[in-house]
Amino acid sequence: MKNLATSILFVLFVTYPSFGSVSGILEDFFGVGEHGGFHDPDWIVTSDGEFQNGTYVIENINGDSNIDQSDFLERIIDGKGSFRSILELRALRMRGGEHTVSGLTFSHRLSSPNNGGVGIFLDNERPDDQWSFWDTHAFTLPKPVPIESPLRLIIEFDVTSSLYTVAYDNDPRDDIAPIRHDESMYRPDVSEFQEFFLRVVAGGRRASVYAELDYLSILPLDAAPGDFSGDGVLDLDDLEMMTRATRIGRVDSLFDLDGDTHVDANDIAYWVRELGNSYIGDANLDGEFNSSDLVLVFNAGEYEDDVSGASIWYSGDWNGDGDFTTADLVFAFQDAGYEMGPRSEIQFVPEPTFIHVSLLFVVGLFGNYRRRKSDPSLRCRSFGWH
Ligand SMILES: [Ca+2]
Ligand SMILES: [Ca+2]
Ligand SMILES: [Ca+2]
Ligand SMILES: [Ca+2]
Repeated sequence: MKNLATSILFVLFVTYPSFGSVSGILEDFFGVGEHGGFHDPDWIVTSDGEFQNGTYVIENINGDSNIDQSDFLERIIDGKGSFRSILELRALRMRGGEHTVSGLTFSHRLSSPNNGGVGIFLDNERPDDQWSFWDTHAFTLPKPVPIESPLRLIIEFDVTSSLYTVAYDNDPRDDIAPIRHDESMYRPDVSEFQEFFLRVVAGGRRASVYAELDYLSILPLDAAPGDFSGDGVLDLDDLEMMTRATRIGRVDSLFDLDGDTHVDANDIAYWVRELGNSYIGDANLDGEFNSSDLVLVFNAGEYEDDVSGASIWYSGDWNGDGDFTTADLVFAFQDAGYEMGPRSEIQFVPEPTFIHVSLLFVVGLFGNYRRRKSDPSLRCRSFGWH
């Protein structure tokens, strides 16, 4: 569960039968999540990594020890379904020890506790400017891939056919297709208990490894549009993933709800209006945009604050840039839902003057809530930030 405040206002807009889609997650590694910097409460971190400049930095350096130095990042994944995992990282560097290699394993265990899974192993066994890129399940021959930054690793699994693919994208910013291994079949039984697993290892004496994790998504491919968590309901968890995805920008195309190839504030608007049947500004997702929502977001104390990137839907970041600013109020009032009750067929487009006057009114009325930010106990109680 999220924090207490979120769970109290947990509102279900749409429910439908769920047949055990995998539980989706999105970590942006900005270090502002309420669980030690992570957004997700369920990470198992065996690592002394730390958040730096919007990434999670993992580094291992071996001295004269022959024992491999490993860092792990793991999470139990509930459910059983088709999914796509994407890990994007920067500045990966590996130096192998004497007679050993260093490497990075990005995998999804499908049959825990037997640890059977599909995934990618990258190592530095090749000379010069290339990694070896392995399919960890099929044991096919490694492909040589260029060392690039940023790079993206992809696992896609279809539960119906048990076919999966793994891919290495040596520059996700361009339109060139990733380098793939041939589609393979996962033959063991797939269980409901699954696990995401990332391991970074400095192999042996004088080895080292360094990586900056940019973001990670694991998303169900058989859930309804907008149900990124895969739990069969559309709620704040999904919308907050949508806003975080907007801030990252270059993410899984499942977040591109309006299909224009970009992930931006228009996709947030699509989620809220078309899927959630509500208005921009409905911070508590009860289907209406009214003064309760404004009290909620101004009470969070993040309006025009000097902490960059820490705001979420619930605390006023409605356009997905990470902060609660006037731009969010403009975005909401342009949607014309304030005090209009539940969304209906009849809409009106507000004049710019109306928006301007409304903003002056709102900031005048609620701006004093900013002072509460100076009370750290309130801030922690409301949102659990650290
Ligand atoms: Ca959901
Ligand atoms: Ca879009
Ligand atoms: Ca509301
Ligand atoms: Ca914003």
